Amino acid sequence: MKATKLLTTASIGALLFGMSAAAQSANWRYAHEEFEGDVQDVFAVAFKEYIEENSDNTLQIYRFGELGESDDIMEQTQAGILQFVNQSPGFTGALIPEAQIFFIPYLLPTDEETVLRFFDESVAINEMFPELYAEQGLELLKMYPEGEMVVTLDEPFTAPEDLRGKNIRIMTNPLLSETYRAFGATPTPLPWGEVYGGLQTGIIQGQENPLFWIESGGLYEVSPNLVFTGHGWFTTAMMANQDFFNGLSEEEQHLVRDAAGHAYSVTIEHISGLAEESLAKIQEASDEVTVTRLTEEQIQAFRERAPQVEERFVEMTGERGAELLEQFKADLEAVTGE
Ligand code: 6CS
Repeated sequence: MKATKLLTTASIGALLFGMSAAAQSANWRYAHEEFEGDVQDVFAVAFKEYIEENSDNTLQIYRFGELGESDDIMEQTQAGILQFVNQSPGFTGALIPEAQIFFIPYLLPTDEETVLRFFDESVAINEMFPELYAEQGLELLKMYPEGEMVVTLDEPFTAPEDLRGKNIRIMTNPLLSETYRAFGATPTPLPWGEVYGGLQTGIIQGQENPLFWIESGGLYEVSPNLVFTGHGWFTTAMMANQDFFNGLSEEEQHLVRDAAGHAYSVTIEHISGLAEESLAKIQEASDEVTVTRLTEEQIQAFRERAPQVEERFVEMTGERGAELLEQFKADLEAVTGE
């Protein structure tokens, strides 16, 4: 009798302990826009490892297509179905117009080291953007660059005139349309899932993306002429549902911020040299690929069209956008010394 009672007490104790442990640990869900091993996945995996090594929580990663397109995973995060999401301003621009700042051409320099310092130190990135995301119920944890944008087309080009009549796929934000219109092309906003097929069937004649993605998504197979225009970087952002984040204990909020900081460092290390490696893989895989690096003079013809896009940005975003732009430029000056 005594033994039974002891056992019962012990098992109830174990059960209660298990229950309380279970109540304290959670399985969080995190979706991003890319495939296994791509830049956003490197970030997500490093984030997951940090969370799981430093807490009892677990994290489930969902990659491109598992829960839908980029807009779907953002909706799921705002609805609280997902706790974390990585969505790029190329898509968020429709929700947070100021995020379109990354599509003003020739605002960011091409030099990787300067760009990385900018993301680390920028007040616009690290202080102003979190407030804009918060208005949409999102806790912005990190913004980071993935790689310099390279345009791919059905034929090489060196001047805006060459883009006349070309349907260039862009991510779905209105300012990018302005950019490609200014460049002389016909902008065609499409979600990612339609890009490869669109190029293959000739509905679109080109698109822009960083080299790792052109390689990993096999875009060079259907759009083999790569042109370095130097007009911008692919930037992305990782965030949490804000109600979820605010409901965490202070300790867990620290854990999440530290995990994002750790994932950022791992990702920045990953992207260094990635563009060159990806280009080598592309050239190894295809004889059809051409690479055109525009000269300073050729770039000038595109750069001259940037001010009209900047004006449109300010028209679209008003005073707040203008303030953000001013800070963005001041932050850039601080890292370039110009
Ligand atoms: O072009 C796109 O839509 C995709 N490009 C990259 C580099 N990441 C995800 C995004 O959906």
